[in-house]
Order: sequence, then C-alpha cells, then structure tokens
Amino acid sequence: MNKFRLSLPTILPDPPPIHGKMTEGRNVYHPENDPAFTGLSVNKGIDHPETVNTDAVNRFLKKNQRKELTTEQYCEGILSGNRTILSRAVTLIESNKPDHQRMAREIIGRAIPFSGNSVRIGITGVPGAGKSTFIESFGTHLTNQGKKLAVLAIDPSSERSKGSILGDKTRMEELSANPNAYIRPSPSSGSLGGVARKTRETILLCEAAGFDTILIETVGVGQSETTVHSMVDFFLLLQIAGAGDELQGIKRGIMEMADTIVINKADGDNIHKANTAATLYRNAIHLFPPTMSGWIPQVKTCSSLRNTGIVEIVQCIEEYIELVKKNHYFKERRASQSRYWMFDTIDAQLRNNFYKNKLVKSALESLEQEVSEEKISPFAAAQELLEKYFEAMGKH
Ligand SMILES: Nc1nc2c(ncn2[C@@H]2O[C@H](COP(=O)(O)OP(=O)(O)OP(=O)(O)O)[C@@H](O)[C@H]2O)c(=O)[nH]1
Ligand SMILES: [Mg+2]
Repeated sequence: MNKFRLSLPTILPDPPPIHGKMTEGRNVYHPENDPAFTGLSVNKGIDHPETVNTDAVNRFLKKNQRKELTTEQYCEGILSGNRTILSRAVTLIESNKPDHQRMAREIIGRAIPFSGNSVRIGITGVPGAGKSTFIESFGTHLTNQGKKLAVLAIDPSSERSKGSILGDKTRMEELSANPNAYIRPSPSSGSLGGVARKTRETILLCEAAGFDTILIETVGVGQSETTVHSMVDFFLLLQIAGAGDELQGIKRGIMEMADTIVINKADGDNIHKANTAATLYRNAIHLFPPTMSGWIPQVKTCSSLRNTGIVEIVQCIEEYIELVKKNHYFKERRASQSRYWMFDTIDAQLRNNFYKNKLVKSALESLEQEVSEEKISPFAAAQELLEKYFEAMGKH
C-alpha cells in the first residue's frame, strides 16, 4: 500500500449559492445571476419566426399563376413562334374538355391560313430499330442547315410512351436542347384514331409557328403506320439487318407505303449485313407496282450512331419533294389527306355521339345480350338502336 497516496476529501464543498433572478428551467449557477449583475436577467426565449413567409409565398404564387389566355393571345403567340404558347395550345388540343376543344378548334381555324408550308415526314420502325437515335442525327443535320424542326409522335399505348419519353430524353439529348427543334411526345392516352387526330391538328399549329420540317414518329407495330402515312408527304421505313430473313418479318403493305427504306446500324461488323439487306430490299421493291407519285422508292443504309449516310437520306427526301411538287402529286396527296381527316372526324364524332346517347345506352346492353344468345339478329338489333338514336335526335 502506498503510504504517500493522497486521500480524497470525504466531504465535497457545497455548491455555490444561486443568486439573482432565475429563469424557469435554468436553475444553474451563472455569473450573470450573481447580485453583482442585478441589472441583467435572462429572459425567456421566444419562438423562432416562421422560416417561410406565407404572405410572400401567396403573393408569388398569385403573380406566377398561369393566366388563362384568350384565343387572340394564343394565335398571336403561335404566329410569333412562341414555343411556350404553342405547347399550351397543343395541351388544349389534347384535352377532352368541351370548352378546351372549342377553343382549340378556333385556334386551329385561325392558324390554318398560315400552315401547310412544310415538309411532313413520317418515320416508322420496329422497337429498337433506332428511330430516336436516327431522329437525333437526322434532325441535328437539318437544323444545322437552318431548318426549323418539330418532332411529334403517335404512340397510342400509354405504358410504352412513358418509357420512350424517358429513353428519348437521353437519345435526343442534342436535339431537345436545340432552339430550332421542338419535341412533343405523343398524347399519352386514347385510341389510335383519337391520338392521330390530335397529332394532325398539332402539325397545323407547328407549321403556323414557323416549323418547316415536321417529323412524325411511330413505332412499327400494327395500324399506326397507315395512320401516319395518311398525314405525311414522305414516309420512311427504318429497318435493321437481320440474319437474311428481313423480308419475312414485315408486312408487304408497309413496305409498299414506304417512299424510302433505310437500313440503320450500318456500322462496325454490321456494314456487310446491312448492305446485303439493302440489296434484298431493292430486289423486292422492283416487284411492286409503280407508285402514284411517280417516285421509285429508294433503299439506303446509314448509321445514326456514327452519322454516316444521313446526308444521302436528306438529299433523297429533297429529290422526292422536288419531283412531287413538279408533278402536283404533293398537292393532290395533301388534299386527299385533308378529305380523309374530315370523314374520319365525322365518323368518330357520330360514333361518339351515338354511344353517349341515353336511349341507346339504356337499350344497348340487353340487345347485346340478345344478339349473343341469338334471340335477335345483329342487323335487327343495330336497326333498333339506330332508330332509337334517330328518334332522340329528331326531338332536338
Ligand atoms: N450500332 C448502332 N447502334 C444504334 C444505331 N442507332 C441506334 N442504335 C442503338 O439501338 C438502340 C435502340 O435505339 P433507339 O433509338 O432507342 O431505337 P427506337 O427505334 O427509338 O426504339 P423505341 O423507342 O423503343 O421504339 C440504342 O441502344 C441505340 O444506341 C446505329 O446506327 N448503330
Ligand atoms: Mg424511340
């Protein structure tokens, strides 16, 4: 045991006395609570003021609230090339609200005299053919030439379009930042016909806003190619080379619609395959009947990724347009397309009106059942429904 060990005092000194005015919850020794500082006292803390000034926020929101525009303002904005107003007008077109539709119709009506002065190009191809990459490369080439380009899409399946918008943000990076390009994704819902009618109206507004080249992209599955074909001057089918069985996969009808077939991804090890595929297509096209345009469809190869073969495609389209303007097919095709869209719109509206009719609605289900059970012929059932409809119309 260490006899020199210091022993600790067994009694601790009393804590110093607490003086001064005490603040609630601060029952501690503090020099400022000493009588020597009687002039000082610690006040109760106050609540922090709100970090957000709600009045200011409300003022800001009110100021920046989207003001409703008049038809006049929409038209002026579009004609002066204001893209924000153009986008808002397209949103009106896409809306299903009756007053939006009424306004959209008025805007389109006023834009029509300023529309039409463009080249409308349709692009189709199976998923993954490289449409977005092609549009990025082709579109950048056109804008470098001083063209003003609008890219629209017809993609009636909403699930897919959500994905492709995300994909296209990266694949059309350069183009989406280009002041001479305007990219509008497909309306995300509705039937193919409905989506297409809206796209067709959007074309007119884009033209009135000064866009001289309109690209309409659609994914090559099913009916949408025919729909796009009915609203463009030039139809481009984007293909990729497979293992020699290219021609089997695509419908003859689609190939016949194409003014040019482009074999994309002709780069690296794929060049040879792309050239072979091009020869196959050229041979197949020779067997098709002559086109009404007088144009012999071309087959080209390109690499959207490496920007090769793009210039030749641009030239090919220019040659086509020159030819069809000269032989008046350009004008005839547009006129017949306009007639088509008039009848298409009438059909759609009549159908819509018919099925919305109360009398029709109430009788439809039971008649449908009777038709299924073969209690009544489909023709008699249809006649009965139509008569109900006409009767309801007559009362108006
Ligand atoms: N090697 C090569 N790859 C390419 C070329 N063009 C596109 N690709 C690639 O092919 C893939 C699909 O290209 P996209 O442009 O997204 O094809 P898409 O036709 O728009 O596809 P969806 O939007 O799904 O219908 C991407 O990985 C591209 O990088 C090309 O010219 N060469
Ligand atoms: Mg795409």
